[in-house]
Amino acid sequence: MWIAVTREVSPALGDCELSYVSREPIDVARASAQHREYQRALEILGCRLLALPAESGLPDSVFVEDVAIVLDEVAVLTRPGALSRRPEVASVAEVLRDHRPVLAIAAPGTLDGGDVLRAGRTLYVGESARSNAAGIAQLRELLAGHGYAVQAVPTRGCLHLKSAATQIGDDTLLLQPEWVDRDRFTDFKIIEVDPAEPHAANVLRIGDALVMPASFPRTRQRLLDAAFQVMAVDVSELQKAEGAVTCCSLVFRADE
Ligand code: CIR
Repeated sequence: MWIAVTREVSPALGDCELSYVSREPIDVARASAQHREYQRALEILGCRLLALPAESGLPDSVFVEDVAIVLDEVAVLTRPGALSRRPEVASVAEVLRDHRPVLAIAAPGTLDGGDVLRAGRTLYVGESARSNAAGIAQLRELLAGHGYAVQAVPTRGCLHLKSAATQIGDDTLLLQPEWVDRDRFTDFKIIEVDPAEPHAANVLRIGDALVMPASFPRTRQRLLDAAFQVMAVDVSELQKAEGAVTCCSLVFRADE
């Protein structure tokens, strides 16, 4: 039903880019074990995994979400805002070409997939340190012919728009109000993260289920109270690399 592209954890993960979290030692073996559990969760929820081998020279390459946006009709390769991450694109592009026509963001545009929140036919795109106005304008042009609207959304104090808000139901978002304004999303019901868990807004929705980090029990309880089905995964080592759950996969509908 779904395909999930993932990439094994790089042995160089400890040299990852960091913007809003302070560097701590990362146990790569533990990160890999957690990543395997994450992959298992995706399989349990009905995804067929396409797991790329680890890239020893690319510390952040486990975070495949940032290098492409995959829609039902087309895939768009990004041009990541961090220079160190640009070589991650080519190998993911190769996999995607088997499944979708592939378009691409070009210089001077920059765009990280973590900034792209798709809700129906609208793509909300974070204006962040990683995604610039040229990248967002290119995405708008590339997708206009496919019937998608692209709406820029200012973010503050976080890496990506999807650090601040993710879709958890057809009409519902989980949101961190300190990092993005709620009134950017007037068409949605909003559930806010628990204030004690500022990083909890990044949740991966697969069908009717939500995958979220185990480290946010209060926000998880809010979701359970609102009758969402939640699967918690321990991604503590990946969180030290400023990643969470959406960033470790590209999930899209399999061709019939
Ligand atoms: C980076 O700074 O690019 C990585 N260390 C973390 C990327 C996480 N990506 C995401 O949440 N989409």
